[in-house]
Parts: sequence; structure tokens; C-alpha cells
Amino acid sequence: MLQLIENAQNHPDRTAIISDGQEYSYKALFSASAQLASLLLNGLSDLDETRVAFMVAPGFDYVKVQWAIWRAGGIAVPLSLSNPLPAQEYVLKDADCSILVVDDYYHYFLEPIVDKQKIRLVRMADLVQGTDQTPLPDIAKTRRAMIIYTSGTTGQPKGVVTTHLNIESQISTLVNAWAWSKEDRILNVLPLHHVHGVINVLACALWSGACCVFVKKFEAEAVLKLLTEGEINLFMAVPTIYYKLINHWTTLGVDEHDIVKTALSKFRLMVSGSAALPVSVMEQWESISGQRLLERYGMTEIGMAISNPYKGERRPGHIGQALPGMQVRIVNETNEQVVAGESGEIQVKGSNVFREYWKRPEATSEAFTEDGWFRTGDVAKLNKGSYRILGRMSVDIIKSGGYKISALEIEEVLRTHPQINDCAVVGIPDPEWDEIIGASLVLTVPQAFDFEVLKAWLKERLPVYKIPRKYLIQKDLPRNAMGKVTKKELKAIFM
Ligand code: MLC
Ligand code: AMP
Repeated sequence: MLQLIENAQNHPDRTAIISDGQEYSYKALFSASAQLASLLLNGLSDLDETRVAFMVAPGFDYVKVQWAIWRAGGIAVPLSLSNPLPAQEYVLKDADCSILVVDDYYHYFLEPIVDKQKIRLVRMADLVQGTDQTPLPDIAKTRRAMIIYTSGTTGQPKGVVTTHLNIESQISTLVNAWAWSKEDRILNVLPLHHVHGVINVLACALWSGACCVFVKKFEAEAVLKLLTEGEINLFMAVPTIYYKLINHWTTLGVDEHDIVKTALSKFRLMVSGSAALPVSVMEQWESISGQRLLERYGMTEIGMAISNPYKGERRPGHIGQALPGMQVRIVNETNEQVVAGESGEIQVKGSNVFREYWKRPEATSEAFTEDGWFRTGDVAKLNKGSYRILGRMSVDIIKSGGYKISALEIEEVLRTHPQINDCAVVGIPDPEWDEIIGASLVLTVPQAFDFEVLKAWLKERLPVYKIPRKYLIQKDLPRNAMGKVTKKELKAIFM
């Protein structure tokens, strides 16, 4: 049996999940996921890596579905809750999903594309109490477990495939490094189609016998209130979330400031990651909460690779040291390891590292060096024993609100607009979002252009966080002698 699920049997009566004001024990999760696994199997003995997509709100049902897919031998493909229909359709097709599990709310949203996909639809409402439970297959840990879609330097997102072994390794690395225990209680405010929410928060909690408390959506006031109630002792988020919490804190009175500080200073640990933590945010949060944030570095393809220490110096502006079991090196353009203090690409090796990009053998082989190091595309240097991120190799990768976004993907969509002749998209530094998206447009008839109409048009094609926030109307895009758009120059114009 998979270790994560076997662990649940060690503490059947402990609370695994709190969602919608209800508490669910490990025993309940174990038996509900077995029932749903039987339903997914539908008479088969093993799903044999069938891709099972699911669009289910954060909470007990989400975890039940994830465990059921794994226990039935399928590959879990969590869908984003903020993608518009074309983006959902792309994932369902690209991953060749044959089963789609939905809760009632998302069923109506996905209905228009379900028929087209010829996919077996399983509604949470189909799972009535008392469904017969059939024997579940033994799952070899080398089998594929999950596909998470992430943007890269290609136009369309790629499916990152991890095996059960990868996932177990990603979880146990963090459980040990950050001293997780069954006494922990974490608040999960992150989306559950990315490793930060799925692995670092949810899976680490359940592996440890701890409790994961869900909110449906991040909202600064409600989250700060929950954090100060005294029940939760762990929190992990992207820098934008800490920024928004700080902003909300500034609207509170002195008495409330005292309550916040007293409650938050009791937390065992607070972590920031998925994007660079500005030193100003780290310092402000420390003065508000008494918590020195632990910053760590990771990626969908590798889980977490580098972290500041749980005990020891958490250095502002730095991501720390290689996590146990992970090998990290910095290389120059010719792929030679540089000496400490020199900058270059971060490359990593270890059992955390993913298996492949789904159905993209070329992209997979390009992502690794000949001797098996994964090329992260991030630039860093080792500074007095701690890694410091300096930027990214590609200007076409944007990070906004902790989401990785491909400039090329947005350009491809913009170019299909009838009034846009040409365009270029760049990330513009921003204190709240890390970067915001800027689009430079060459229009057919500039006078008659309406941005509100464009925004509505984009909303049907892209999730809200991929929609450009700033626009430039230009006669032509800045180009070098070879005719290539000079994005650094464009960025400077925006800034
Ligand atoms: C939303 N808005 C943005 C935006 N996203 N504005 C600029 N840039 C963006 N990226 C605007 C909306 O248009 C809206 O504006 C307002 O903000 C509220 O929108 P929302 O959709 O309600 O946003 P919100 O829920 O507040 O989103 C903020 C967030 C979210 C930080 C909670 O972005 C988030 O959950 N980020 C986490 C992503 C994550 O988990 N990444 C990890 C990837 S794994 P208006 O005008 O309409 O009000 C990884 C590996 C690792 O990176 O190391 O962990
Ligand atoms: P994703 O593909 O969504 O998993 O995003 C991974 C990327 O997030 C990495 O390649 C980095 O660029 C970025 N990232 C993650 N953690 C940090 C951090 N602590 N500091 C700077 N960038 C980070």
C-alpha cells in the first residue's frame, strides 16, 4: 500500500481534514476513498495509469478523490479551479483523460465540454453511502501518480509527471526537514493543482497524521482571523499572500495588532515560497507576527530542492541550502560547475525529480543534461553558504502571485484577436504580485480599440492571473538587428 495511505491507519481517529466547518477523521478518509476507488474501477481490477482529471473544491472531497484515484491505480490530474473552458479542454485532451470527477458546482461549468471529450463523468453525488467496496490493486511505487500542468518556454503548458516514489520522496524530505508531527494543524489557502498546496501543505500534513484545515479561497481578512484563533500552528504561502495579509493588518487597530502578534508568535513555523520573498515583506511580517519566515525554493518538476534551515539562520533574500537527499549545483553557459560566489543556472538531481513531461520526450530530454541533472532555468549564486536567486534565464517566464506564466502562451492568444497585428508580453516587477503582466500591442486600427472589451475577450480564454494588467500601444515592437523582439528594452519602457 502507498505509504501516505498506510500512515492513515496509524491514527484512525485523529482529525485529518477540516472543511466547510466539518471534521473528518483519517478513518473516514480511508474508507470513503476506498469506496470511491471501487466506483472508479467500475469492475476493473486496476486503472493501470488511466488519467483521471478532477475538478473539486478544496476540502474533504478533493482529498477523497485524490486518494481514490491513487488507490485504484490511476494518475491524478487536478484541474485548476480558475481556468476558463478552453484551458480545461486542453488539459483533458493533452493528458488523454478518460475519467473526469466533478463536484456538482463544477459539473455545470464543465458540461459543455464533457460530451465532446467522450469522457466518463463521475459526479460526487453518484457516490451514495453503501457503494460496494471491491478489492483494490497493489500499486508499485515506480508507477506514475500525478500530472500537474505548468507553463514553460513553450507556448502551451506541459504536464509534469511524478511517480509515487517521487511524491513520497518530496513529502518525506519536507516532513523531516521541517519537523512535521501529528500535533500540527495547518491552514491551506493555496490552489490544489500545484505542488505548493498539494505536496508541501496537504500531503505533508496527512503523511504526518496532522490536520489540514481548508478555506475555499484566500481572503485576507478571513484568513488573518482564522490564524489568530489559536487552533492553527503552521502556515505556508506565496509572498503575495503575506503582502496581502500585511496590507489588511494595516487597517486594524492597536488592540487587534496585539491580538495578532500574541497569536501568531505561537506558531511553530511559517514558510514562504514559489516566488522571491522581498526582504521588506519578510521584515514587516516579522514585526507583525514575531515569525521569521522560512524561505525555500522549489519547482513543479522537482518538489522542494533548497531551503533555509528549520533551526539556524534564515537569511533574508536567500533560499538556504540543498535539502537532504537533493544534489544542487550552479553551472555556467558551458554547463561547467562554477565556484562559490559566481552566478549560473541551478541544476538539481535527486529522487524528488519528476519522471517526464507527459507525451513530450524531446522536452523531457532537453530538460536534463547528459549526466542527468535537471536544468531549472533559474539563475543563482552561492553566497556565504546560502543560495541567492538572481533571476531566470528566460525573459518569457513570468511569476505572478506565485503562478508561473509563459509570455509566449499569452502572446499566442493575443495574436488570435482580430484587431491585434502583433504583440509582445513581458513581466514587470511589482511589490505585491512579484511581477505583473505587460502587453505591447500593434493594432490594426488603434483609434477604435476598447480595453474593457479586450479584457472580457481574454477572460474567456485565460485564467484571471494570466490577463495583462498594463498595455502599450506601439507602431512596431522594439527589435534587434536580427529582427527579434528585444524584451529587455520593452520591459524598460513599461517600468
Ligand atoms: C489576480 N489579480 C491579479 C492577479 N491575480 N492582478 C495582478 N496580477 C495577478 N497575478 C486581480 C484580479 O484581477 C482581481 O482584480 C483581484 O486581483 C482578485 O482576484 P482573485 O482571483 O480573487 O485573486 P486572489 O484570489 O486574491 O489571488 C491572489 C492569490 C492567488 C495570491 C491568492 O494568486 C494564489 O492563490 N496564488 C498562489 C499560486 C500558487 O500556489 N503557486 C504555487 C505554484 S508551485 P479586480 O480588479 O477584479 O478586483 C511552485 C513551486 C514552488 O511555484 O516553489 O512552490
Ligand atoms: P512552478 O513551475 O510553478 O513550480 O514554479 C517554479 C519556479 O518558481 C521556480 O523555477 C522559481 O523561478 C520560482 N521560485 C520558487 N521558489 C522561489 C523562491 N523562494 N525564490 C525565487 N523564486 C522561486
